[in-house]
Amino acid sequence: RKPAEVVRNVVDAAAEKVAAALAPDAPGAPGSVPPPVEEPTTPQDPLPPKAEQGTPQTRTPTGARTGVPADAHAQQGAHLTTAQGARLRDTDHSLKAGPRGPVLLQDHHLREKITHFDHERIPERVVHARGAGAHGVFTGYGTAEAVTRAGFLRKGRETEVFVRFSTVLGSRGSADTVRDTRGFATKFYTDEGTFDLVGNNMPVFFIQDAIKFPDIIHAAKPHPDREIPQAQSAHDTFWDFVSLHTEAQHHTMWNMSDRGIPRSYRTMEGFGVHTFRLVNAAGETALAKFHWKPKLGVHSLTWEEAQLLGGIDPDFHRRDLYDAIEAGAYPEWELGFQVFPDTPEETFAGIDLLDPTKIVPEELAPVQAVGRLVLTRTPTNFFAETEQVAFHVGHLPPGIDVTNDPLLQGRLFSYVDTQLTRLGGPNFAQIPVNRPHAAVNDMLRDGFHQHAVHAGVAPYRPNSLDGGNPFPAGDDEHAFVDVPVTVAQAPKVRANPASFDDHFSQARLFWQSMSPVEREHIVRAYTFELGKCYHQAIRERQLRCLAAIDPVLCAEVATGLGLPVPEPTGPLPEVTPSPALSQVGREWPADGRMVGIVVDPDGDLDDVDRVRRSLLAAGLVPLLVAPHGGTVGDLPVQRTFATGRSVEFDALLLAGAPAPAPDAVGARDAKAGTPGAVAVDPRVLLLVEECWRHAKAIGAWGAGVDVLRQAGVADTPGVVTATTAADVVDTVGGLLARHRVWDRFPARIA
Ligand code: HDD
Repeated sequence: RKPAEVVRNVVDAAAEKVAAALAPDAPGAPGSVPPPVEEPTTPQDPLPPKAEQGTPQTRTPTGARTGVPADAHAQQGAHLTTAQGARLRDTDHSLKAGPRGPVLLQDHHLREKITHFDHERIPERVVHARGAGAHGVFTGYGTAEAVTRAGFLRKGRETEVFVRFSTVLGSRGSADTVRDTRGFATKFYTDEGTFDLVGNNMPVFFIQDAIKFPDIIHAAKPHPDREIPQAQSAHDTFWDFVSLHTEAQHHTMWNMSDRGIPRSYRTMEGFGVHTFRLVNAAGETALAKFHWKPKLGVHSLTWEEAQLLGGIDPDFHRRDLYDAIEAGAYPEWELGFQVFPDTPEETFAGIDLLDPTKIVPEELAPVQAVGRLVLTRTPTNFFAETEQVAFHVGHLPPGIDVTNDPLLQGRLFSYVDTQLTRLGGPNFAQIPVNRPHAAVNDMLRDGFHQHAVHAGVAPYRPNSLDGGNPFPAGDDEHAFVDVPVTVAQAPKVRANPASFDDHFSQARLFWQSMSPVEREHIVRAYTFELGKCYHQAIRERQLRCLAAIDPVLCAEVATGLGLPVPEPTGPLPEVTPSPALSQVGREWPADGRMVGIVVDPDGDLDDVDRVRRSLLAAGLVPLLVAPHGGTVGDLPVQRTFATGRSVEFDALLLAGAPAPAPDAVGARDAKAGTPGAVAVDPRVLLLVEECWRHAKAIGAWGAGVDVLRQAGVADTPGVVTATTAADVVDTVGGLLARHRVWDRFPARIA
């Protein structure tokens, strides 16, 4: 499917769904007869995959399209069978010696069913275990042709992709919204071979050399004795390591910033982190860093939202990804390159391009867009696709090569090695989601889980028996280019270049680039995390690191911890802030933003309907919140006072002042003598209070204004009241473009 055809606006999709829900014969519509929900008694065709899931992969292990029916890899036929295809009468009872007798060992169906079940789990990823994925399409702009020969970047060239987002530290069942770095791994199925861009949502890394990877991960994972805490860095071993191994300080600062708690995968930037070497058709080279820029801008949760969501909806990010795709609000990013001359020093503006703890500020080297990624399809099966997808930084197409970054070099070993355990052998490239879409003729043979039936007798070169096949490709036949860089004559050492010793200047650059509210968040994050450490000496050591970054940051955190502020460590480096690093102060499309509308079933529902339609028309997603489920008037209710919680909404509208529902606990009477006092369901007040505290736009009209008064937030920044609903909705839409009502946060730290 072409992106232009598939990128429907959320408006149409959501409007269609609403219209369908409102149709007189729709299930649940007033007066309609619900279809019986019973187990069918005769075989029926299974449900096809949902439209947005597409059909399962139908490529052979060698990449050619098969023409095999779409369900060839799924379950076939209506009858229950054994794994060998023998039909079965019963799967509910074991074979026994009489109804009360012992189970017989000869029950081959029981043994097969239980044995397979016993082996259903595979080892989770040693890092990035929790993730969610989606299929999509990448379209090249043609703007990179001068610097790389990679075919998938040609103008208008479309390439299928699979993207997996992840958290680093938590196990498979951990919560989505923890404070952590996020993985952003993209598999481009190019016709010149698969390209994996295995990046993160932060442009720097904790360590400079891959040999330290086990150290940082052992420190960051839960404590080995008690296996806590899960999925987070707020503990002693993490802070012990990063305060001793100070090259981690820059990445740690990113984690403590709002980047560590994204609002959605759709609102994250992505980074290739390392510098790669590009080579063009003429064989000329350039160095480059890869960036993903989200169409919706970069937005984060607040820390309280992230914590609440950990309990209320631990699947918040994956749900958001799937819901957006299913609603037709396809997540979108532009791929961009920062390009640098390939000089022998491998530096740019004095920054060592081989040091993965450093960025090159965008103000010095602008990010140039080279293509567009649109995610259009959710996986059909989580395990088959998202769990089994295997990325590798060494999967490179002609035109993109590696550099000597010592972190990248070690990764080149690790990504295949880990799959041998995780996916059980060397043939993981034959798993459907990992199959290249280019023809494969690799002379690799046999091994566990070999799916290919290789013809021929000569998987070796040279040979005469298979007609000399396979033949090496020439430059003009899309062969991969190993750039012939000169390797310096140098002594064999275990050492870093001197430039790698600067551990603090870019952490300071990041801090200096933040707005006051972002600084406030950073201070609170450090204070929270260090406050969770048991060892005083570790807190004090980290405070000394902060003193080397910025005295204000250090003093604020020390005050929060109740510890003395350490002495300055010496003159601080002069840095030029990079405004591009701040998330605050710009406007972005509000497409797909969620707006909760609290309705009073006895209020003016025509007005509510008009508001809902105008939000849809603006590309926003309205969710009606009512005292009970089903419908209010003709309108479908999406959330009740029991199931709706503020953290799901980007903005809140109050279309009335619904009286406490019968299941309300702790409902108070209207405050006597308070102007406009009404009795409001305490859960509605909680919605308002939380939305206000999380700096979300709030709007009300009519009796809804009384609720604002009752909550004590009327006439405060970002709280919009007007006589007509239309005026309220207009203003709230404008506020949403800025993501939050930033004025509502204290801005103490200038
Ligand atoms: Fe890694 C997984 C990103 C350094 C070793 N890494 C993994 C994933 C991402 C990254 C996004 C999840 C892929 C997926 O969704 O399946 N890793 C990074 C980035 C790094 C980085 C951006 C630094 C710039 N990684 C890194 C080092 C090593 C590894 C230095 C080892 C020396 N990473 C692995 C791994 C994983 C992995 C053990 C676990 C599961 C897997 O590979 O398939 O090989």
